[in-house]
Amino acid sequence: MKIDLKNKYHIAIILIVSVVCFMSAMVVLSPYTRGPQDKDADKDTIADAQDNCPNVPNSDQSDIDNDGTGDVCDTCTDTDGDGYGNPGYPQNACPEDNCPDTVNANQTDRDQNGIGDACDTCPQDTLNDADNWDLQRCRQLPLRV
Ligand SMILES: [Ca+2]
Ligand SMILES: [Ca+2]
Ligand SMILES: [Ca+2]
Ligand SMILES: [Ca+2]
Repeated sequence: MKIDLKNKYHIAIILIVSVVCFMSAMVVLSPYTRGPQDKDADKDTIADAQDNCPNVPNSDQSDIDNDGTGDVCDTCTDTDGDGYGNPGYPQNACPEDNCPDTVNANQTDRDQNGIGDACDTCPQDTLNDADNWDLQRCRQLPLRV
């Protein structure tokens, strides 16, 4: 097939226009053509696929209870795993743990001082170490569960 000069000129123009159109389309469509692994909905520099809170900025990815959900979006940060949440995590929707570092699913607190028997140094004395007599009593009375 013989291509004369005029046809070469047309072909060159068509190629240039095609390349310009393709490049323009890439620029315009690039946010939509990226793979899901590149999306970062909360713009915290952690791609959604790896983000433990895809909709809440948390570039530190802190997950103190290691359940795979970041602290800032975890509805129950519970380090001892007894179903009760650690105090100080405002996202918690679960009841607060009266012994955050001790497994105590019963949450028993006989002296009603907010410290569960499982971690209360004197579970039958509301004041704990406020006076020596109570401490004496703590030592004398074995913990009954
Ligand atoms: Ca995030
Ligand atoms: Ca967590
Ligand atoms: Ca506990
Ligand atoms: Ca107590």
